[in-house]
Amino acid sequence: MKALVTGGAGFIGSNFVRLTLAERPDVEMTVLDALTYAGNEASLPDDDRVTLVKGDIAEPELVQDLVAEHDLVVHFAAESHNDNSLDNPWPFIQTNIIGTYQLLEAVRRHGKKLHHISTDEVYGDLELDDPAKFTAETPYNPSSPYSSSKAASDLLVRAWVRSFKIEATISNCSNNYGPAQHVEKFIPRQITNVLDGIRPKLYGKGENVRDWIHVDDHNRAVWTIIDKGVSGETYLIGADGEMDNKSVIEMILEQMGQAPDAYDHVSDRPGHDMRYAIDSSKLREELGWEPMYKDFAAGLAATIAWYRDNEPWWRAKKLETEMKYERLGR
Ligand code: NAD
Ligand code: TDX
Repeated sequence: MKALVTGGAGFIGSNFVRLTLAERPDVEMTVLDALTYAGNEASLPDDDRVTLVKGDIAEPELVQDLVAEHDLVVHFAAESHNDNSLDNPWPFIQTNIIGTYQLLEAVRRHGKKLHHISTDEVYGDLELDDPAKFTAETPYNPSSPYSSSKAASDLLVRAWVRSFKIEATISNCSNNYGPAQHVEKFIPRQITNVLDGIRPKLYGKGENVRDWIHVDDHNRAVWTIIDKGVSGETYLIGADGEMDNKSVIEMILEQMGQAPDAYDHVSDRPGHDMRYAIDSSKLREELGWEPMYKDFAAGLAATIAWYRDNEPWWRAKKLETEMKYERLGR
């Protein structure tokens, strides 16, 4: 099988490529990635079964040609960081909405199968004391330019399935952690801050809750949906990993041998979503997926070790990232 993996040089996409090489000997992959600030060629393994094409998913001729040559499109490419979307929304509209549109048109024309990767943020947020979790029936209510552009892309996929009968599935996953995540994101930012002797930065009071899942659990769920999912269906992916940001920072500090209060409070993110929580029972019961990483502390320790061992991978991005946060006052 030949798979076109968009955004395969990013965090989740590059872990998907590595997992697929290890577990799916029948799959050859072409990575289509624009290598934006978030993409890193060094995240991709050197392997005969992986070819990198540097290019933009919003470029129609390129996308038409590539989709025609593949059996399956696994669509990870996106602008992915909320803080950036609050600073400059335009790349989010261009890549997440127009880029997904171009892929859908190519999939429609060439009759190929698509799996669209999305986020739980399309559902908005939950109160801290609300017993509810997100399901595929939760109404869309996105808060930021990032999450609203992802919501728009999901709705385009649903419309192309219904009106043009393309074969496509959608997954909405919670916050991922693991190796090779950009240092702008919460967990890698704090780990590399501690390695650099900088105090971790907590937005606001740090009461916000995220539902953490290891990136390999996300990617195994993606393969489960590609193999067994029903076209037109949406599957929520989550591993019951709810934790507030303050507790995550304290755990990072403790595991890295620092005092648990050795962090700074910085100004809050505008419109900051309070809590995300996933009910993944549909994926578990209908398709038989289960997470393998059930111990967040152990997964976090392995992630800290990865950043300790791979400084050349993140060093070049660290300075520019912290300069950006300084400008944003966070
Ligand atoms: P990332 O920012 O690490 O990677 C995105 C990749 O897409 C980069 O390699 C970048 O170069 C590439 N890209 C950006 N614009 C492009 C364009 N126009 N054409 C081609 N390539 C382009 O993001 P990530 O965290 O790996 O997220 C991947 C996907 O998973 C996104 O769709 C995101 O919405 C979704 N998601 C992420 C999380 C999370 O916790 N990180 C959770 C749920 C869903
Ligand atoms: O320095 C920080 N301090 C801090 O307190 C940073 C960078 C973040 N935070 C907080 C904000 C969030 O409550 O930590 C939490 C996680 O922040 P991010 O890593 O920016 O993730 P989030 O905004 O929750 O979105 C992530 O999960 C869903 C991904 O970036 C999205 O791509 C995905 O869709």
